[in-house]
Amino acid sequence: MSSAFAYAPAPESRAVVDIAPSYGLFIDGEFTEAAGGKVFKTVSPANEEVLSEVAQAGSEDVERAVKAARKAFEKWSALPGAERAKYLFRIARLIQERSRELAVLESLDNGKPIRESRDSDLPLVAAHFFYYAGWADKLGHAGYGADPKPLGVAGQVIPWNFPLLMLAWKIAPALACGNTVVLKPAETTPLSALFFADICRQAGLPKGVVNILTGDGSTGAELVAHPDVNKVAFTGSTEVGKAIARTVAGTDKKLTLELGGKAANIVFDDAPIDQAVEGIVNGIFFNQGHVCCAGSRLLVQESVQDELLAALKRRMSTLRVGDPLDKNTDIGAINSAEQLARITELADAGESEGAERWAPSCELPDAGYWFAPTLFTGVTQAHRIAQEEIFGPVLSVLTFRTPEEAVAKANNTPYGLSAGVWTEKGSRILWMANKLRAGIVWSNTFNKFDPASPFGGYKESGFGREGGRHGLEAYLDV
Ligand code: TAP
Repeated sequence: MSSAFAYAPAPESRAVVDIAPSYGLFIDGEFTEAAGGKVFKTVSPANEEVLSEVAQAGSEDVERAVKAARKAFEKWSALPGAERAKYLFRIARLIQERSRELAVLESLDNGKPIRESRDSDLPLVAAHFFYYAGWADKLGHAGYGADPKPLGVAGQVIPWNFPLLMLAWKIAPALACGNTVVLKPAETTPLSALFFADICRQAGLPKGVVNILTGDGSTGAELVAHPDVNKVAFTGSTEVGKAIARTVAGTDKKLTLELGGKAANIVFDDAPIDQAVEGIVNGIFFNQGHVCCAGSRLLVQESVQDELLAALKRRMSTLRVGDPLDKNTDIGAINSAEQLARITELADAGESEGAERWAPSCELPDAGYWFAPTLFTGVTQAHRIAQEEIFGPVLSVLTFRTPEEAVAKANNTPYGLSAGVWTEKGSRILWMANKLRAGIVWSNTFNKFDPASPFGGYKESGFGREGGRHGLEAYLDV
């Protein structure tokens, strides 16, 4: 199938990153093969090209990495905060210097549009390191006592939707507080974490302070269960989060979980429609909808439903799906065949349960994993597409008449991560923010992130906060 939006490699951009044919694990400051010699391939989801072969860490490697982190902890935690800050500032600057290379790498391995990795992911990654570098010598003023202590070795497991940004959310506060780290990136997106390991070396970070173990879920499970890990930080699915909570239960490990979401983006009849449409599109189609806080349910006030949906469909018809390295692309590739199958299954369930499916005409590339931006109307609260996290470019539309009904519907899922409110009335925004059971409430905007803002959920979206002063608490003995 060919179309104006078909995948066509952009060799110029691709050339800015030099991907080696194989990578080892990063343990104690060195790249090393896995003890068992196992490897796996990482592919570009846009064309299924094998990008590299990466080591699969087993239990012996987890042991080595935790040992290295434990050894490094002694000196790292004893450094004055201002000294740790110097390393973090250096890392932040190196990320900025290498941001073009890292953005292309991230788009290749993940499938996200280069415009997003270049303008959102990478600036935020650097901003997180700058922000937490600033805290490293001010921990005594963070509200956790005059001399708060780090926890020790942090075992961190991250997903594939924002590989480098999730790494930054985990590693920057951990190091600022004086902890050392063993981090496992997701199996489908290991490369940017390995490039980050190289940046740690470039920054002269002491050996063992950051260790990267590539591997699958079994590596993550071994890491979080390791008895010498003091802190577990996980971002990913609610199902795996629950399994990790069971593993950690009964130990003295400190745990934070950042899990799924099913956010409501709530549009009142006094909202500026064009602005709301942009917010809805950004809310659900940013990063192909692979966003835990995605505005995957649109709640629209009945009186403006027709006008809003007509404008939304017109806007969706302009979205370009295709080559992640093309600067004009709005929606890139779905991260993996498994994720595409999940999205397809849930969208099909939406149809079979009676909702009406609509997508703009849009030809998709032959190779790779793709899903057209999709809208469901006539959705009821009981439908699976109104309850389950789809984690793809699929929007479920429900309606409401009163603010009370909007709140009741917004809160009616197992999740509680984020929500959006679109209205001209300031008093209504405040009223809604109080009533919504969501860790983050945006008003007249969506998907806005800042390292100074705490991020985290209620209910099955997890617990603990990342970002801001609150994010320090997860890495301190308070
Ligand atoms: P998960 O399976 O939860 O994977 C997240 C991370 O945990 C990955 O690094 C994964 O490794 C690792 N992992 C898997 N099983 C583990 C275990 N038993 N113990 C410790 N670590 C383990 O998520 P996924 O498969 O990538 O996506 C599944 C669904 O999760 C998605 O459809 C979406 O709904 C949700 N999700 C949510 C988020 C956020 S930010 N809330 C992010 C990603 C996915 P491997 O990648 O190697 O399996």
